[in-house]
Amino acid sequence: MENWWKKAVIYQIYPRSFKDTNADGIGDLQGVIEKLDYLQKLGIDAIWLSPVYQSPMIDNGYDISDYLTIDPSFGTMDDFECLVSEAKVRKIRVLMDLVVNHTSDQHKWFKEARQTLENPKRSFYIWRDQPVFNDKNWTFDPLTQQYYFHLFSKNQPDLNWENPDVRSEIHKMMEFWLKKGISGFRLDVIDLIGKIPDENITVNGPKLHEYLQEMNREVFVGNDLLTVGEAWSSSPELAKLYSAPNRHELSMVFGFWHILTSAGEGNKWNYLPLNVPKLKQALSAWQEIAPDEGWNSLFWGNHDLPRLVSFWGELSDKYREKSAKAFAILLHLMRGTPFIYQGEELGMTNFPFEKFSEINDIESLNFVEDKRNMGWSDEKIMDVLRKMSRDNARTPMQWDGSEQADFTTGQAWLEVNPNHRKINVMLALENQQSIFYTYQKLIALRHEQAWLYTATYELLDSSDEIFAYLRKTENQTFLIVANLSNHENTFVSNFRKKAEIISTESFPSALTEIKMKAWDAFALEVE
Ligand code: TEU
Ligand code: CA
Repeated sequence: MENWWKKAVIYQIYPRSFKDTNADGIGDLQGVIEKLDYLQKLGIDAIWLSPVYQSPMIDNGYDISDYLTIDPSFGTMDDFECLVSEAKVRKIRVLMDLVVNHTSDQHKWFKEARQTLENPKRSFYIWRDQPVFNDKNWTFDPLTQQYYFHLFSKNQPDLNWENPDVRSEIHKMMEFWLKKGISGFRLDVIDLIGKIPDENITVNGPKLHEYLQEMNREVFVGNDLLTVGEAWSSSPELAKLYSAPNRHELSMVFGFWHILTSAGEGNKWNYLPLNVPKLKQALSAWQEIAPDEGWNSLFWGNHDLPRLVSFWGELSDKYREKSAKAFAILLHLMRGTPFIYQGEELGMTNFPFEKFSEINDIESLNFVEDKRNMGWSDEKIMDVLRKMSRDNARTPMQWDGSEQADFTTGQAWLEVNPNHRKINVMLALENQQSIFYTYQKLIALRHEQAWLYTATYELLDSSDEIFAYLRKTENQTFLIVANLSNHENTFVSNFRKKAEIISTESFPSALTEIKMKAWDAFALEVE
């Protein structure tokens, strides 16, 4: 049987910012339920829910204090069960976000662990008498006079995966969620779980794949799940280790090579503008993964990344929508499973942050502190945050043009983008030319057209700003071309047009020399 997720499109929901139903300013599970009809209209197959577990919310739920409880700000376990069943009625599956590299320091395991050196939970975490290698990864705990290890904030102590009891607790917890009827997991920072702090190994530790194979045997087998690991450190070669069918680990990973083309010296704060030749290289390298070697995920955004149109597209009224469509067409006709981040289908943009008080994200706040200490001006810091802060992706979903964009009737936890008066779901649904309908069509294509998951991929030579590729099956060829710039570019080929698939505006008639206008993109069957 073909895996369902090879023909599926996934929609990521950041519940805190999706839809609030009880006026506390925080999106909740009832809000997700309320919007399932909207998601069904878009046509997606599954939602990935960012964490909704009990959490002190130091990192908005990526710091879990109880894996088996829904945080009251999101609702109750009844709400969760209701969500799964209401989604199922609409043929939408639910994927949970699994944060198992670390817990919150408020988790009962950690609270017990820190009590005494002999506590049975002590070795659920990583303790040393002094920091090893990186001081910033170790925090002194006065009670037992030792340091504990954390790759993220000091409120997110790393679990000790070398301890088999940790692993079996996690497997049990995963089964608990499977019994609730979910269809898979997104595994947060999964490339970190094999760490060996004493040898300064954080990513890609020697036992990483062993742990995943064990998890697969214990939890995944026979459940027909989509499992996707977040792996910033992954290359296409490493992606095969995670996702080759005969290795029995995960369905796929999120690789970030394309995103990192905008990170100067690998540092995300060091923003580099869109570089199309580099983007071609990065995405194409991942497209080379053949179906028997592994599987790929396709995405432009998530809750950690800036908004696509602000990052690489265009904000002008003239081209915002068209640039969003061009990127959508370019990505969704590639090989892999597409993921859409909430609001991407509207072309939502970054937020015009002016004051530090408008920033909530822990990563951004740490950045502010760091740079102030280094003597950066507040102005310069703000400039970088406007471009790269994770809060750009986390402002409330824009449902309509009213005061709080119909996200809440209270005060939104993070300010609604003032552009919600012109960028919102209501307007998008009324306009047949909107970005929403381009996404709707791309999702329908993914379901109808088998070549999308069977065909090979081949990058075509073209001028720098044009991204063109072929998808080929034994008897069909498809040509996808996007002009990723705001001026005219020429694309030359010797194909003949056979059938029209999708375009941002119009289709070329002759393919020998195509004058592509700003942000033109199209896909054709050719011969
Ligand atoms: O992010 C992984 C991670 O490494 C982040 O630091 C990432 O590099 C950064 O967000 C990019 O701006 C995951 C989650 O997606 C993120 O929200 C969490 O904060 C982090 O893990 C810790 O759980
Ligand atoms: Ca709420």
